[in-house]
Amino acid sequence: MPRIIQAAAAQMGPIARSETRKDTVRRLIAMMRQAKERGAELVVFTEMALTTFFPRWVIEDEAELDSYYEREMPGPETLPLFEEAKRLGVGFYLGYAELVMEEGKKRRFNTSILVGRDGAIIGKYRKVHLPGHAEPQPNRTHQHLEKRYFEPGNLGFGVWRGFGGVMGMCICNDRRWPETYRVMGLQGVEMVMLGYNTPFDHTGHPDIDGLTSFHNHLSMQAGAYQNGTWVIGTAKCGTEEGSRMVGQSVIVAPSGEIVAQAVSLEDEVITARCDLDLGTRYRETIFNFAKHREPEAYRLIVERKGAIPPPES
Ligand code: CDT
Repeated sequence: MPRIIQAAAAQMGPIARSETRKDTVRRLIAMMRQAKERGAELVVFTEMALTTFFPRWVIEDEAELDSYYEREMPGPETLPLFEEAKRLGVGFYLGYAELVMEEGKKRRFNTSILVGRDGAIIGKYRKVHLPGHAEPQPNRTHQHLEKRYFEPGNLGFGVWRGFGGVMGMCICNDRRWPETYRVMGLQGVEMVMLGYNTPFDHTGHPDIDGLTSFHNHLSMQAGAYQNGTWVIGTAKCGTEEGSRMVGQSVIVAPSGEIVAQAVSLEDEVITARCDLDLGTRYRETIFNFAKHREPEAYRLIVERKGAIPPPES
């Protein structure tokens, strides 16, 4: 019996600072309906899909800052998305800024959830790799203050059973780190879902930034192949509040091949028929972790940390 997930990536064009949650949720629902019409049972939305990418600004006013975060999920403004998902029988991944009271204090995370076809939350992930700075940097047209507005995620890289497979989540910058995929790979992940907001000037070095699109795909294709997993990467793209962001959302097969790619810098749905057993083939052969990895060798390397000989004088 083949294990197929009909999946969609719902790329999102710019969200203006003035756009309301109601408006963004309406856009998400429209894309969910499109995905359903094309046979999808799972839709991957982007990172912070409900608001503009606010870490580009210094926001001093706490009430204003808080207005970008969700205190409950679903809340009154996001409930229609959950209801529509249930009505259509379509699950989804959704990224958003999360504000919670934990350990007696206000805590902020860059979060994603996986919601099942019945509209119930299956799992939650909080972004581990927070790029950028805590303090504004001089000479930058746009800041990237994720370290100011979020704490590193405290839930690890979990995996969940859903949609007939083993599902994993990460968020944006996480996709560039091999350990993100490998930690999930070691738990048998079969599909990694992620959203991203990647400005073209993200490092501030024109030589690196000129390769933004290449590095975007390189990371996800390598993660997919090296772990025998599907990867669905969904962008927020276009020029948002003056910041140009990369699009090129993709669905990547466990072979590392891109099987669907967005071509616009707007709201756009792409779909693919994802055969989970294609990943099994890689994980039973070239990437059979139990057979071919040598954890002892890794342990020795870790233990030797700091043992790099000093440069020869
Ligand atoms: N949102 C996010 O994580 N973006 C980063 C680029 C910003 S680095 C200052 C990314 O890795 O795409």
